[in-house]
This record gives sequence, C-alpha cells and structure tokens, in this order.
Amino acid sequence: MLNLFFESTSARHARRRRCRQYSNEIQVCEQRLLLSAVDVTTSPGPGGSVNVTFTGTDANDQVLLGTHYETGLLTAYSFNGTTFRLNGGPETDSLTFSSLSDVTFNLNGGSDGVSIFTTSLRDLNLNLGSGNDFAFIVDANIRDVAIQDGVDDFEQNSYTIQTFATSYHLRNIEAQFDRGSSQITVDAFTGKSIEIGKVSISGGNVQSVGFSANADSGSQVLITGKVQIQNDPSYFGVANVLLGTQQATPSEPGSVVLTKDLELNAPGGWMTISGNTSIHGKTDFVTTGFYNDRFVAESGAPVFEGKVTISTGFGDDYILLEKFDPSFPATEFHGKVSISTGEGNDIVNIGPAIFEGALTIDLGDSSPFGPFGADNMRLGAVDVQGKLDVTATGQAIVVISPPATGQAHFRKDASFTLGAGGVYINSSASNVTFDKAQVFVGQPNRIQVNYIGNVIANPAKRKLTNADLFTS
Ligand SMILES: [Ca+2]
Ligand SMILES: [Ca+2]
Ligand SMILES: [Ca+2]
Repeated sequence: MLNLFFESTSARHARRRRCRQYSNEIQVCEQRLLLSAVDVTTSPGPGGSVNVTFTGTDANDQVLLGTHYETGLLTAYSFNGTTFRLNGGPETDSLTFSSLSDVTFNLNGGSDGVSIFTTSLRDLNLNLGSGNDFAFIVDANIRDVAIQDGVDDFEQNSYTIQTFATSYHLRNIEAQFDRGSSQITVDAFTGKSIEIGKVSISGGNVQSVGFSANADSGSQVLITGKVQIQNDPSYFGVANVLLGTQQATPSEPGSVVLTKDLELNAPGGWMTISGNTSIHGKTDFVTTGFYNDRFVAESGAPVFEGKVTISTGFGDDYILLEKFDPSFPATEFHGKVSISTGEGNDIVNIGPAIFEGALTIDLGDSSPFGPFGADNMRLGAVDVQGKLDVTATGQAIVVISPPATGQAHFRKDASFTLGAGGVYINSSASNVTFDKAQVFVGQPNRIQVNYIGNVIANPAKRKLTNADLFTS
C-alpha cells in the first residue's frame, strides 16, 4: 500500500507522472469511445453538383467542410477523429467533392462542431441537436442558412459567421431555437464586408437567444432585409441584440448598416447599438415580461433613420441614450421616438442626442421600494426638434442638466405630466432653451420647476402652466 506521508520526493514525482499519463490515456480512451462515423448520403444537385447530408450520432461529431489547406480540394474532414461513411461504404478520414449544392448536418447529441470555409453552397441546414454545439462559417458564399437547435434547457450553442479573406454574401439566416441559450454572431474583419439578406431568429422555451453584428476598422456588415428576433411570449426567454463597430482610426470606421427594420420582441432583453451603426428602417425593442431590461446607445455615433419604439414593461428598466466619452458626437434620431418603461423604477438618461421628430416618454408607475423610489430621467445635451411629451403615473424625478459645453434645446411644445415628483432644470449656464415652447408641467399634481441658472426662452411665448418657479 502506498504511504503518502512517507513517500520520497522522487517517488512522489514519479507517481504524479504516472497519474498524468494515466489520466491522459483515460481522456484519449474517452474521446475515442465517444467517436463514431458520420453517415454521409449524397444525391444529385443542379449542374453536376451534389447535395449532401451528414448524419451524426450522440458522439462529439466535428466536421470541417471547405478547401483543404494541403490539397486545395473541396473536402470534408475532421481534427478530432470523426470519420465518414459515404452512402453506407467503408469508414474514411475524409471525403472530397467537386462541387456542392445543398448541405445538411443532422448531428444529434454530443458537442458537435461544423466549420464551413472558403466554399460556395446553395442551402446550408444546421441541425446540431442536443449538447453545446458550435458552427463557424468563414469566407463562404451561401444562399440560405437554416439553423435548428436547442434541445435541453442548459445547453449553449454558438453560431459564428466571419469574413477574413473575402467579402461575401448570404441571402437569409433563419434560426429556430427551442431551448437553452444560443447566439448568432456576424463579424466583418480586415476591411472586408459581409452582406446578408435578412435575419430571423425565433426562440421557444429558451433561456436566451442573441444576435450580434460587429465590424472592425474599414469593414462592413450590411443587412439588406429585416432583422427580427422573437421569443415566444408564453415562456420567459430573454433576447439580446448587439450591433457595434470598432474604430481603429477615425478616418476608417467600420460600419454596421441595416437598410430595413430591427425588431426585438421577447419577455425580456437588452439591446446595445454602438459605434458607426445605422438603422434605416424602424427600430422596435419590445419586452413584455418582468425583467429589468436595457436599451443602450452610449458610444460611437449611431443613427436611427426610422421610428424608434422602446417598450419595456414591468421591472426596473434602463434606457441609456447617453455618451460617457464627450468626444463622441450626438446620437441621431431622424424619426419619432417613443419610450415607454412601464411599472418599476426606471432610469432614462439621454444626451447628447438629436431628435428630429417628436420625443414621447412614458415612465409609467413607480414603486417606493425599488431603487431611488421613483422613476429617474435625465436630459443632457439634447436637441428636440419635435414635440416633447413626458408622462409618469407615479413618482418621477426629471432633471434637465446639459453639461456646460452643451445645450438642451426644446424647439416645440414641451409637456411634463407627472403623478408626483418634479422637473428640475439644473443648469448654471445659459444652456437650456425653450424656443417657442409652451411648457406644461404637472397634472393633477403641482410640480416644482427649479431653475438654478438662466433659462433662455422667448418670454412672450413661453407659458408655464400649473408650476412653481424657483430661481436661485
Ligand atoms: Ca453528435
Ligand atoms: Ca445543441
Ligand atoms: Ca421590463
């Protein structure tokens, strides 16, 4: 029997080496035990191409499909020992094809991985089954990508579409996730672009689904159809969207461009729009559950060309349309903006931002027990060119406080109707301007407007209704 207490140093080291060897062998054994051949069936495709279906087992099937780095041939192979059996034939390490059309992966259980690179396909169907699966699509021209995944509650799946060497185009990405957490990421690198027709993601009884698109310096992600993320409202799944760019040099920013609508509709979620991102259709961020949701546009210079609707329901929600870095220009909203944060103590911070249309903010009801005991809203450097309408049924604190270098400019009527609380114009500089505004404050409660500094207005036209004015 091994005496651990009186073992010599050299004996201890030898034992550790044996243990390491032993555990490595176990790992290798386990890997081999988990592997089995992927069945491959082919059928004729158009123009002499073939359609291929890969059917895996509950092992960890990993398939690379693309131009082989040594032979230059279109090849299916693997780095983890996955083998292939073509149309019931003998097991082989790799298969070559002259040209492919529709390709389907049914990989069943296990942690499966699919990599598609430097090739052209017509339709790609990814059914990766239970387990934590991943797919990489790199520098590949594909017409339609259909994804079906999410079998167990705690599995995590990741789908990544990237460009490094060549700009390319995908017509549609359509994904259905039934359970677990799944993410689709699109990255454009090295000055190349990815153009995608439309993106449609549906979540069932999921933990979360996510979509992100990122472009580095000089690169572009261009999505010419609608981007829609929709989770079944009868469950509790959250949905996330992140659109952003990295800008190595100011002269060559990357860009994420959506030429049509962006829609997120889920029980809960967050949406972050940053960098040089523009959305030319409408933007909808609608959450219907009890989560603390977030809508954030706080860096870079995003542009919202169409109508923006943010509706976040129950929970303490955060709407942050502000910039922490003063060198970032104002976020631009070219259409109407409607923000509704429902029950809970919500935070709405805005500025610098330009609103070319009306800005409507409904802070809903608040609770004395949550953070701050009220809804909190702050308007910094804002240029509101349409009508401003702020309402709250509960307690709300509205602060207008542009920085000394900025302006809060309200060009049309401004209305603040709060159940309780106040509107505080905290500005030591002459930088809060109500052009020709009728500033209506408070109904039914009397609200205090505390002018600390100068408020430029047209006194002949400005009319404050039902308000106490304090000047200090
Ligand atoms: Ca499998
Ligand atoms: Ca899976
Ligand atoms: Ca909420």
